[in-house]
Amino acid sequence: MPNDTQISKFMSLVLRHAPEEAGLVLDDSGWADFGALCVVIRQKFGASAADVERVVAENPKRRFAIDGNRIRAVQGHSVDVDLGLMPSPPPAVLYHGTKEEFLPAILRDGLTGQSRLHVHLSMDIETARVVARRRKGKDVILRVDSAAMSGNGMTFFLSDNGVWLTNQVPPRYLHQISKRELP
Ligand code: HQG
Repeated sequence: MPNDTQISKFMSLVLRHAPEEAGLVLDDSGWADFGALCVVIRQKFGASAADVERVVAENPKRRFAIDGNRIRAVQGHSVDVDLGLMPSPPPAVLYHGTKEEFLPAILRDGLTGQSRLHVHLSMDIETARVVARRRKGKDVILRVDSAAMSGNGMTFFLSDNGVWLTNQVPPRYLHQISKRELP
């Protein structure tokens, strides 16, 4: 029985960061050939196309989309793709979970995409905490004044799986949430 998490992680790798690892090519919008991906997944994990479809359908973060004979990751890319997302007015406040070790650089340079195309922002503190906890170290939750950013002409996009994306967040729009402010 193939392990869905392993398959999903491999799909994130090849559909967001390194399609060449599976001999795949992404088009300008990030789409890859579904059949070609399934061939590689069958070789690597012994999983069928139906398994891949299940991984997509049951993925807890809805990371992937299938459209006819093509498949893509809905966000999180480091390779240069244009997902065709329309700019959307963000909620007044968004959150970003990170680690204390990154804080000096973030407060100096702002949030930047690092290896990814966008900065990823969460709609609530709890989601930001989950993002922060992916790494070792002390969690830091930042509040992002998205209303002010939007008012100053900065653009936001809502990915198909509910993650808010923007190009960067300058330091003046960031506020560290103290422990006693946390729910
Ligand atoms: C930090 C997962 C130094 C930033 C999650 C973060 C999310 C800076 C790290 C999604 C910085 C980048 C994205 C600066 C930002 N100096 N460090 N100027 N600006 N950073 O993984 O937001 O499971 O690329 O705080 O749930 O942690 O993949 O971004 O700690 O939604 O679907 O640099 O990945 O979703 O790390 O996570 P990441 P992220 P998936």
